[in-house]
Parts: sequence; structure tokens; C-alpha cells
Amino acid sequence: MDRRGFNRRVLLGGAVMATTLSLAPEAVAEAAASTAALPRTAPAGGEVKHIRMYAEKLPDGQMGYGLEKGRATIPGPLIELVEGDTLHIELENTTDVAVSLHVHGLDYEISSDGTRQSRSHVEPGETRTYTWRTHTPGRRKDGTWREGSAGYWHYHDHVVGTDHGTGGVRKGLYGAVIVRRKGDILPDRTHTIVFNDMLINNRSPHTGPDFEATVGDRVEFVMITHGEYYHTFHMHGHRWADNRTGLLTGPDDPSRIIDTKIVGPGDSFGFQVIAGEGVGAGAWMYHCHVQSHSDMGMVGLFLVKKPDGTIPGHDPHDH
Ligand SMILES: [Cu+2]
Repeated sequence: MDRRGFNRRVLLGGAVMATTLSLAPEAVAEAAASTAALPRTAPAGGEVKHIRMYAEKLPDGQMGYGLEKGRATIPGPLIELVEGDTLHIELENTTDVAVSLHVHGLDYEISSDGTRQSRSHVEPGETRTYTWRTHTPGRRKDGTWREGSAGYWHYHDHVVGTDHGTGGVRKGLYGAVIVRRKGDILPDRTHTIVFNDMLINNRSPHTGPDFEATVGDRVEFVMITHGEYYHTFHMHGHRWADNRTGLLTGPDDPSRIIDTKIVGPGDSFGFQVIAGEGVGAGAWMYHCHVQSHSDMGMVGLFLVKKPDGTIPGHDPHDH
């Protein structure tokens, strides 16, 4: 069973923590039942949060971020915030090269830029605190409307290999950041998919990653692109809205509904689907739709099970 998304999630919200970690199984089932009736939504932001992260070399020569020493992953931990939250990240560098943490989309001062030119990187063996802030939308004094921070964003190293972090990103120093708006619908779980050069999440070609769900689950995907190439992300059997949340806000939301999206280096977007909605259980492929790229192994499976746990027509050894 795929628990990667679950384990990597940074449970910053108290409500999320309560429903996913602390309740007895019956209570979780009950929560899930009530979720089906009315989805949970993001609370108001405004909290100040602290986490510690580690930049590490992995045994296979790749690199990753983790929340515990020796537990780095590729992608790094999923970080979830609500507009108005502030996050302080103490980054410890356990490697033998300088590393950093550079985030997209959030508010930070130049001292948290994560670049060598601003001297906001971390030398081997040292620790540095990065501060990311977020804000709610609102009107400026001149009457114009200012966007909020909500979005599907991402973070990555900016100093390994070159002053653009080209080596660090290639080796796996990247991860997803979700900033939600108060009232945004919360998913049952979230998975991060990163097209990095010709690999997905730095795994060998034709080895996924695969993600499991049961028909009816509300599953969120954060899709990030890194490296040298442009790709077309595609998922079988499921569609989403091409807007901030990937969800329609109502019958009059004019957002286009899509099942492919052209993505390029540095891009990120996200969406939610109801697993198998209208199409049923199955081993649904997701892949890059550039034909040579999918042929070379940029493909994984969204494994949507029936309530009895089976997947019609699926050989578990298939990719
Ligand atoms: Cu591609």
C-alpha cells in the first residue's frame, strides 16, 4: 500500500492532525462518512509554525529533504499552509556541499531567498532558519485588488552544482507547498508528482510512482516540473478545472475542464479528483503525453480500488 503521500505530509493543521492521526479507527470511519456528505474545509490562517528540515545525501547518490535525520525523501515533505500563516523552517545541512531552500509564490525577505548571491544558503554542517509568510487577498490603499498567497507552489535548492541549484534539483532537492484559502475543500490525501528531466520523482523509468485510492476518495495531486524539458501531464479517466484549485466553484465558473496540461521547468499546479467518479475502479495511467517521453517511461498508475480492495483487470506487477 502506498503511504508515501501520507508520511510526507507535514501535518501543520490541528484539524488535519486530529482526523488523520489521533482518532480511533471507528472515529476515522465516521469522519470519512461525514466527509462524503460535506467535505472538510480549510480553517482561517494566521498561525506561526515551526519545523526543522534536513538536507541530506541519499545512499544512491541522490539528495533529499526530510523532517527527520536519515529520513529524507524525493520529493521532500509536503508543506501545507493557510493564507495568513507564517512558517519558520530551520534547515540543517548534513551534506558536504552548500545547500539552500528557495520557495516559489510565498512572501519572504531576501535573507530567506536561498541564493548564494544573497548569502542565504547553508554551508555543510550548519543550520539556517528560513521564514515564509503568506497573506490573504484584499484591497490595496489605491483601490486595486491584491491576490492572496493561495496556490500550488514548490520549493527547491538553489545552490548545489550551480548558482541556480541545477545539480541539487537534478538530484532530488525539491518538494511541494500548498497554500490554501480559508474555506478551500480539503482532500482525503495528497500526492506530489514531479517531472524532473525524463524522470518522475527521480525514480527509474517505468517504475511509477503509483498512487492508491478507493472509489469515491477525494484525492489531490500537486504536479511540479523541473529540468530541461517541456512535458504534457495527462491523467486517464479523470478531469479537473484549469484554475487555482482545480475545482469548479459552481455552475457559472467559466474555467476550462482539462485532462492534459502543458508544463515546463519551474511550473507547478494542482487539482483534486474524486477517484473513479463516473468511470469506476481501475489502474488509471497518468503520464507525460509527449509520445517519446511516455515510451521512455514517464508513466505511473493511479490505482483506484473498489470498496472490496480489488482493481478490475489489474495485474499488480504491471506498470
Ligand atoms: Cu514529457
